Amino acid sequence: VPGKPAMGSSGTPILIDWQAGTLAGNAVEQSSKTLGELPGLFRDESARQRLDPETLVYRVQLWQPVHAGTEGGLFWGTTIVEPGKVGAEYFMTHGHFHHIRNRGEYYATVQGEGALILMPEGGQARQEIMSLGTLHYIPGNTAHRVANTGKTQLVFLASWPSDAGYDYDLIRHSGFGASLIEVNGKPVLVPNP
Ligand code: S6P
Ligand code: ZN
Repeated sequence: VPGKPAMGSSGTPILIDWQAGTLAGNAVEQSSKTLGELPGLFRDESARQRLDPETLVYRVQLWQPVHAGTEGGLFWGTTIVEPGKVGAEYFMTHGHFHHIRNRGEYYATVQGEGALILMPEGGQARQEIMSLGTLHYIPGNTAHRVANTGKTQLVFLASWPSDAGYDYDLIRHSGFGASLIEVNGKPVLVPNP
């Protein structure tokens, strides 16, 4: 029996472009975040307010082959973070804990340069350097965020449990306790006051 390509729920194949990291197929969902949609996340809020709120910070392509909340399923996504800075702080994703705290995740870098910022619950933030081919295991109970420290787009693939969910509130209110800042041309994780 000849093999069939993977199918999305709508019956069309889901394809990944390994060069670009992007996904194609009818079942792929897209979302994006602009600077205007990320208030209070960057260390220098007034610098953010001086920039065009329409500026794109990142986009996500998402394949959810099962309903969100399904136990035992897996999701797949591609995130594209634009190059840029708010003051000295690199463009980054919002960052989150999973709603079901103990759920882990994989990230894999396919383009660009960046940093994965990890903060265990009740612990201190640390960074893992991201560049072509780096593979990152995000343990459960750990907030995660990605910053683009390069001059080109940063693209990474992710896979995580379909019941993980998102908790953005804790990060919106308390952040990661540290910010990834450019100091003498190099990314440094600086503790927040
Ligand atoms: C989901 C996974 C990623 C992020 C994406 C955007 O568990 O970690 O798909 O959703 O990178 O980041 P954020 O923090 O806005 O969800
Ligand atoms: Zn996640």
